[in-house]
Amino acid sequence: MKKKKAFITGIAGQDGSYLSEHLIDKEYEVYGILRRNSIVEHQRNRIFHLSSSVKLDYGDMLDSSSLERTIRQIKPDEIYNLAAQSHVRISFDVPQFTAQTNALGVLNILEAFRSNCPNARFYQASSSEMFGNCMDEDGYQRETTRMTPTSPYGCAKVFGYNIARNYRNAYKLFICNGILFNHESPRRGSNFVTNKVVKCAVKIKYGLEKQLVLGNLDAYRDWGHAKDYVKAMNMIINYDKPDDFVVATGITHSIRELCTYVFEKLGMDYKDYVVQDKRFFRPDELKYLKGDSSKIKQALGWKPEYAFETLLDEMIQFWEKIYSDPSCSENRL
Ligand code: G4F
Repeated sequence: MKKKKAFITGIAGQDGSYLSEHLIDKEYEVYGILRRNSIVEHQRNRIFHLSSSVKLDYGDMLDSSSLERTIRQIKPDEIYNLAAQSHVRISFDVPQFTAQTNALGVLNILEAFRSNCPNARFYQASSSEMFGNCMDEDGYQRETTRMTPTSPYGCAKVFGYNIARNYRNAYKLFICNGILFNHESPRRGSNFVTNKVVKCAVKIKYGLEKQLVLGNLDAYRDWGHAKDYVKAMNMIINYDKPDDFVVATGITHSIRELCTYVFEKLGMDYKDYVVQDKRFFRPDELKYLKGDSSKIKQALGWKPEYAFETLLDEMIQFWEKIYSDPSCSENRL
């Protein structure tokens, strides 16, 4: 049987790497684009172990010609648009770059898809950051919750979400949105709060760091494991009809609770080490996220396998292995 071809933007990121592994296991041919980085190893350290299985080209969400050319050559069956400037606080520092990549970039790839392989299926990585501080009366965000984003990142993602829906309706294309709540793993960038906390707490335990500097400890997030969430992406794109789905655990914790769990697990009290600095606060903060993923559970049978605790335990184990062995290089990340 002919193998399905998947094309992934953002293939070198946390989600792109787990999605590639998942699709290779399912016998897909996997293609992706990489942005040029002056340190070549940084371009693909998360997918280095997949070097013989994924086919990579240079490309960029802002370079329509590269998207057009690559999609025309590959003629994929499934396109996963995961590329983004994904850091919410940094989107306040580089709002135009964020808007160009996360909003206009979506339009660029939708056009390349529409002109070159309109019978393919398209997945747009939408985000719970789009909801901002809106929630339903029961305290959950779901597919029908109003979107009032609180960051340039969130505003750009709302454009991406809407243009994806617009192209689906206007041109009758198979385009779906996964509205993913926060999802983490040992492969998460260590300037996102989960990995920042875990990595620094482990370093403190081994005497390699003295304190952990954070921003707001009282925001709440619904954290899942990226491995569970990439499975949801593949289920969403293979559903009978193009649709939009929230992907979340339905359980929320504050940053303070995250710190409490991680430091306790390592035999410490976070209050002895965590300090706050306004550098890590945001000009506007999304205070509370808790997702209702009933729709994807009912329609597709998706459910998360990892709990908050098992996710953090895996991340702690990952960093412990590195910092308990001084000869181990963290460049393996
Ligand atoms: O880990 P974070 O940076 O993730 P954030 O902003 O929720 O965004 C992530 O999830 C979104 C889904 O909702 C994605 F769309 C997005 O791409 C990204 O993956 O911050 C989580 C919370 C925030 O409330 C932040 O204010 O942690 C708080 N926080 C407190 N101190 C900190 C810090 N966040 C970071 N990154 N660094 C800190 O020192």
